[in-house]
Amino acid sequence: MYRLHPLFLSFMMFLVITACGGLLLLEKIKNKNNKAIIHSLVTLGNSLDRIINHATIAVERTTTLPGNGCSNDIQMAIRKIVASTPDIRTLNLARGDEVYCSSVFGKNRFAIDLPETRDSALFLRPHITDDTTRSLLMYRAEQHGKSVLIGIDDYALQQALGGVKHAAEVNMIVGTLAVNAQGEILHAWRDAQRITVAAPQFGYRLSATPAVTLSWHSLTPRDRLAAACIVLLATGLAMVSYRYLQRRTTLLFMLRQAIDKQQLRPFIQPIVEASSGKVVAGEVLLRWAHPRLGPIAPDRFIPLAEQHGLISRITTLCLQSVASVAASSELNEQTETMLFFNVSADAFTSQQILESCQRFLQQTHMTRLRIGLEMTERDSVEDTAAVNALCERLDALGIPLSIDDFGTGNANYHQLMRFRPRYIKIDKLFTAGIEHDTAKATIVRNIIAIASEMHCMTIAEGVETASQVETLAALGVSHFQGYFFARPVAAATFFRDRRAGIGHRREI
Ligand code: G
Ligand code: G
Ligand code: MN
Repeated sequence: MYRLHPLFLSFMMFLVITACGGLLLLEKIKNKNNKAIIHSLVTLGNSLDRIINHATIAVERTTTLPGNGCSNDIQMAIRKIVASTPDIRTLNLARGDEVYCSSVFGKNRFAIDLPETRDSALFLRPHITDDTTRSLLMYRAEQHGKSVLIGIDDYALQQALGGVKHAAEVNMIVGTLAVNAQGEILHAWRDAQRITVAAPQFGYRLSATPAVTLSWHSLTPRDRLAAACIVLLATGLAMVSYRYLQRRTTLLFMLRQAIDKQQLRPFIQPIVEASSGKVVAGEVLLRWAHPRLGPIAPDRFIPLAEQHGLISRITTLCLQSVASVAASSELNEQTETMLFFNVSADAFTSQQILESCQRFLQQTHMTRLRIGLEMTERDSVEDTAAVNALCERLDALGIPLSIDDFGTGNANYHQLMRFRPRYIKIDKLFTAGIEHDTAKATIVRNIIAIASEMHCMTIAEGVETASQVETLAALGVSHFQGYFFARPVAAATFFRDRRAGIGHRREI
């Protein structure tokens, strides 16, 4: 999964969280808005009901007028009702669908197409007079074929429809027709987006479309806070995931995993005795084959392990794994072999190394394996009483010390003086090209001189050619290690070769 760049993954995470959070917030705002619209429509219904109620009052006032012709008195009477009842525009007396007496046209007969309605009902129809696209809301009350038709004031109606907040396209639906806030007649249509509320009293419906214009300014302070929190949360989580993903791709993280999964495998490079030309020892060198990245050089992971306190565990596991390979390699017949383990300065600050060595010796007691510890040149071992005590105990266990890469880094005379090692390893820096370089030859000669004075053996590292072997042998080196003899091989191979008596590729 971490093949994708952590930055890309984290950014995607940011986008997904922001999008999901944004959608949730939007949904919440919409719901809140819809509730507000429903509330407004209910209020609107109440206002409209009050207006329409005036039509019913006007009808009540007509009492005996319907069915009694259209005398001047009757005309006067209906005009008086119109003038004195609020929200009423016209009052017409009709028989069936024929108006015979009207507050506007007086005694005049004209047909009016009435929708099929109940006895008392509201209906919408174009204005009788002027603009036919504009509506007239009519209320009809019928009794025994005589009916009263009331035209309701469209101005009052439009005022009421226009006053709904958070909503666009507010319509009053009456039967199959609707009227909007501009007083236009439309065909009523259904739409999932529209919110519709039925009015309690007069059987019409009110509908509106939510007007969600989402901008920072349209948000309430709480919604703004929620939006800011979503962005902050997304940023925070993206940053955490970025750090986590990045850590997963670092060598340190992979090294920790490699230790847990036992991906670090011990290899052993044979060490040849100069006098006999036989393999008498080997240096244990860890190899890390990462399943995806391939081999990772110890020069990269060992210093990292040292910096992050992992080296002691690595050393312990290394000793354990060599011990178990050795124990299963049926080595009891063979001649003595000294195995050198590289140990960092850190290892000398705890008793762990001592315990690991003891366990190694217990596990391999039936073999003739011995172990030695190579102190690396990378950092220096502290000069404390505890370190000295540890060295004494190692000595008592018959575990010699060896100074690795003598003459480089921290592998110097001071170390020689303090630890009295049994072996000094001459760094490949000095062995490479020694046959042509008198300075190198001089240094090596001196190292050998000091070593013999101190009863130390010398192991020349990085020996690659026959002429190097010749020169080093002439200078008195006691052991050789290098590609000329053998490369490091898997621990199991080393022990198998030891059993079979194959020590190295070349004889000298
Ligand atoms: O041959 P190679 O490239 O493995 O060796 C590189 C360095 O890695 C050597 O200098 C050696 O000190 C170090 N090294 C290899 N294995 C170990 C180990 O088990 N412990 C420590 N401390 N160092 C090791
Ligand atoms: O612990 P130390 O730094 O001494 O480890 C020895 C290192 O030298 C290891 O990395 C090992 O693989 C490497 N090595 C062993 N033999 C040869 C050799 O003949 N030539 C070169 N160049 N490196 C060698
Ligand atoms: Mn070494």
